[in-house]
Amino acid sequence: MTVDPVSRSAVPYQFDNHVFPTPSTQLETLTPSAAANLATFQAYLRSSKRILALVGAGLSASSGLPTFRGAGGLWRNHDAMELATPEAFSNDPSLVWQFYSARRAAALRAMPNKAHYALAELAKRMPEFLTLTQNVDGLSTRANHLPNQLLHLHGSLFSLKCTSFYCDFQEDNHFTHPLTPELAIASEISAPYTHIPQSGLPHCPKCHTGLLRPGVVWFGEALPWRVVKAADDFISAGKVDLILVIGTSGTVYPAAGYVDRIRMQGGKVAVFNIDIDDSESEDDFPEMESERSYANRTKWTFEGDAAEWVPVALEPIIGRSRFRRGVAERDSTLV
Ligand code: BJW
Repeated sequence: MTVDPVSRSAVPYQFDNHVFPTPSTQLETLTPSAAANLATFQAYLRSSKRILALVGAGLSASSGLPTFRGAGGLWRNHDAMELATPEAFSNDPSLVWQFYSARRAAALRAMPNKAHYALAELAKRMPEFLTLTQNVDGLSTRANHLPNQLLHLHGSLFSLKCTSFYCDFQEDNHFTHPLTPELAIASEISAPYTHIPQSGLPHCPKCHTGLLRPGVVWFGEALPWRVVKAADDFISAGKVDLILVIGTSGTVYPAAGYVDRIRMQGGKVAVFNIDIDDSESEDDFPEMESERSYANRTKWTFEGDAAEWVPVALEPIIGRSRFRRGVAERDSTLV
């Protein structure tokens, strides 16, 4: 249940038969400048024909999954980034498997949030909308995002691959947890570490010798070529009017490069992040800008939880009634 920002009465926050318990507070008090920012973005959104979303770990933060960098980017005193490498796996497969086992368990327990559902709804309503996700948690799929409009750039926690050079075993959608009885100790992100011998780690059911590894893309590894080609095909099929950059630090390539590619095509950018760098805000944005002047803008920033902002920002296309009440009524006075 959440509190209706206008009537202050308790109303359910519901979408696709999911009731969201997260209270919506940040949108209750839109300043005139923030309201104009939203209105000009929505006007441009309405006129956009082809839209891309580049999403990262911040999209799933309010579903309770930790991000990689900044607060929460550590796992048992290990930098999450140092575990996401082939070298780390080769040096200590027990450590890396426990990291991934805990994350598989956390992702299975987590629920998609309002932003996952909002993007899934946008895909249903706009055939020329494509989501490029860097996330491996499967939450967009579980929000029923159309699979032909969703590309997983960095693989999936629920894919498994054989590490043997001579074996091509790969399995997708493997949701069993734990993968071995020994990995049951790694079911919580905070569980203490105990060394597991190789015999207790997942082995290939095809060649029976190779160690399995998670089907994710580590540093120094190539992204799946079919996925990169599908993203390239979408971008080269026509001008992308708008790229939504949601909950990503934009520091990992080639994913981060899509933003510049769209800008170079003349497309505009909307950033949804809990922490907007000053350099990212549009500083030539007058306090009470008219909606009609959106044509002058090339970038919008929405600072706050993506799970709150994304459904609101996309309302002109996905509708408003199922996402929120009250704020929507107030917005209607802006347009
Ligand atoms: C919220 C929020 C809330 C929080 N609401 N927001 C060009 C220049 C320099 C280097 C390179 C380059 N090209 C390639 C490289 C090398 C390297 C790279 O990019 N290095 C950089 C670090 C400099 N790239 C690679 O190695 C890639 N491979 C490659 O290029 O191969 C070439 C090749 C070709 C042919 C043959 C062989 C090789 C592979 C990159 C793979 C990245 N993999 C990981 C791990 C995946 C598995 C796993 O999950 O463990 O992917 S690393 C990690 O970073 C993960 C993420 O998908 C990725 C991006 O992170 P993300 O999602 O942005 O998370 P955070 O934590 O960084 O940010 C969260 C954001 O959310 C923050 O901004 C918060 O403020 C925000 N936030 N709460 C809204 N509630």
